[in-house]
This record gives sequence, C-alpha cells and structure tokens, in this order.
Amino acid sequence: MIDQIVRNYREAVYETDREAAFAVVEGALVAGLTAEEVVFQVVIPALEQMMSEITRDPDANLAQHFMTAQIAADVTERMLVRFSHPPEAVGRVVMGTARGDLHSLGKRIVTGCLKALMVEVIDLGVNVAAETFVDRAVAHDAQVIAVSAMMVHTAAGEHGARRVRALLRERGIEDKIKLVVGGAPYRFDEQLYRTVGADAWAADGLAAGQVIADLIRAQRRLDIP
Ligand code: B12
Repeated sequence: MIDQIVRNYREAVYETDREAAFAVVEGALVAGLTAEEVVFQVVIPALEQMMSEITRDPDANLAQHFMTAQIAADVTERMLVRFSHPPEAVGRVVMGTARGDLHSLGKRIVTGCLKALMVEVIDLGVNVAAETFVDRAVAHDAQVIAVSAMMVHTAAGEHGARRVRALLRERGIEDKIKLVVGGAPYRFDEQLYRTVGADAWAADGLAAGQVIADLIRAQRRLDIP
C-alpha cells in the first residue's frame, strides 16, 4: 500500500499539483497511515529522490523544483499538528538573500526543504543587511544564519556573508551562531565559502537542509552543560 501512496504522491508533485498531493496524503491517513509515516515514509523520501533527479537534469523545470519543496513544506506543516508526539523542532535558522541580491527562488526552495526537515525558519526576505541577519539571529536565539547569494558581487563582496562573519566576530558570538552560504557562485568556486568566512555551504536545497540540520545538532550538543 505504501508504495502506491508514494507513487501517487510523486505523480502529484511532478504535476506540481498541490491539491492532488494533499488529497494523496489525506487518503493515506484514511487508509490507516499515521501522520508520522506520511512525513517520514512518503514526503521526505519523495523530496530526496525528486530533488536529486531535478538537480541532475539540466533541463529540469524550475517551477517543478520550486513546487516540490513548497508542497513538501506545506504537507509537513499539515501533518505536524497530527503527530502523536509533536516533534521538537531541530533548531532555528534565520535565512535571507545578501544585501543587494533580489534572487529569491533558491532561498525559497531551501526554506521549503528546511521546513520539511523540521527546522524552524525565520525568513528575512531579500536584500537583507548583514546587521539585520545578526540582530535577528540573536533575537530569535537561532543557531544558524543562512545567506543566499546568486551574483558574484553579492556572494563575494563586502556587504554579504563577509560582513556577517565580521559582526559575529566583533560581538563575540561566533561559537553560538554558525554561518552557512549558498547560491550559484559557491557552486562555481567550491572554496569561496571559506574565503567569505562561512562555516559551510551547500549546492542545493536538500543538501542545505542536511548541512544546516547537522550544524544545529552540533551546536546544541555544545550548549548542553
Ligand atoms: C531568475 C533570475 C532572475 C530573476 C529573479 C527572480 C526571483 N524572484 O528570484 C530576476 C529577473 C528578478 C533577476 C534579476 C537580475 N539578475 Co538574475 N538570474 C536569474 C536566473 C535566470 C536564475 C536564478 C534562479 O532562480 N535559479 C534557480 C534557483 C533554484 O537556483 P539557486 O538560486 O542557485 O538556488 C539553489 C542553490 O544555489 C542552493 N541555495 C540557494 N541559496 C542558498 C542558501 C543557502 C544558505 C544554501 C546552503 C544553499 C542555497 O539551493 C537552491 C535550491 O536548490 C540566473 C541565471 C542562472 N541560470 O542561474 C540569473 C542571474 C543570477 N542573474 C544575473 C543578473 C546579472 C541579474 C541582474 C543584475 C540583471 C539586470 N541587469 O537587471 C538582476 C539583479 C537583481 C538583483 N539586484 O538581485 C546574473 C548574475 C551574474 C553574476 N555572475 O553575478 C545571472 C547568473 C544571469 C547571467 N548569466 O548573467 N534575475
């Protein structure tokens, strides 16, 4: 039964049909699956498989990429309220695009993947000043700042991740808040993340989710006295 549900869910997401995807998961609940099974056995495996297929296919449709992550995030949010033991969020991230950068699609895909992996995301939007990233991360007690940049000058320039790193250092909070970056320039130069002072980077939404969730877990272990 589960295999058929997974196939139906994938088909709905390939068609970017959000309502059909909701109908599949509601049907799965009626058929006896728990909300936990829907998330962990249907939504997340489908997200992983589809993201890796889409990432490998240079002709992949951008809308499909975007909708896969959005639908996964929406279905997960619907299911979470029905979990028998509501899961604790893995942790908290503040996310935005670098100062001067208005490219929002990559950030939105990453946000969707993070939500599906049960990471709480505070989305600061686009064109975010470095000071805002740091102020909001402190205010929300976030473990990670995630900066998306699609242009070379916003990825490598002085007003993006480099400035966030400088502020974390000035304020003495580098051990508490980690900095993760992503966007096309980091894919072209895989060492660029180090040059700008980030702790990590990831090439796509799913890898971003995993890298960030791992950093949060490591941070939380350090917090335990
Ligand atoms: C769509 C697009 C636009 C749209 C943006 C719409 C929107 N709401 O996002 C519009 C038309 C507005 C636009 C405007 C401009 N654009 Co434009 N744009 C693109 C385009 C075609 C696609 C970008 C995109 O959405 N990719 C798809 C997403 C899914 O991929 P992604 O962002 O890389 O995200 C993935 C990963 O990188 C990663 N990721 C992303 N963020 C993060 C963050 C973290 C923390 C992590 C871990 C991972 C991660 O996960 C994501 C999901 O898998 C690219 C060309 C290209 N093929 O890349 C040019 C491109 C980025 N644009 C470019 C330029 C120059 C501009 C403009 C200056 C054009 C102009 N003259 O006005 C303006 C700048 C506006 C501004 N100030 O930001 C150049 C940049 C050149 C450079 N090397 O710096 C590019 C490369 C086009 C080109 N070849 O010249 N653009």
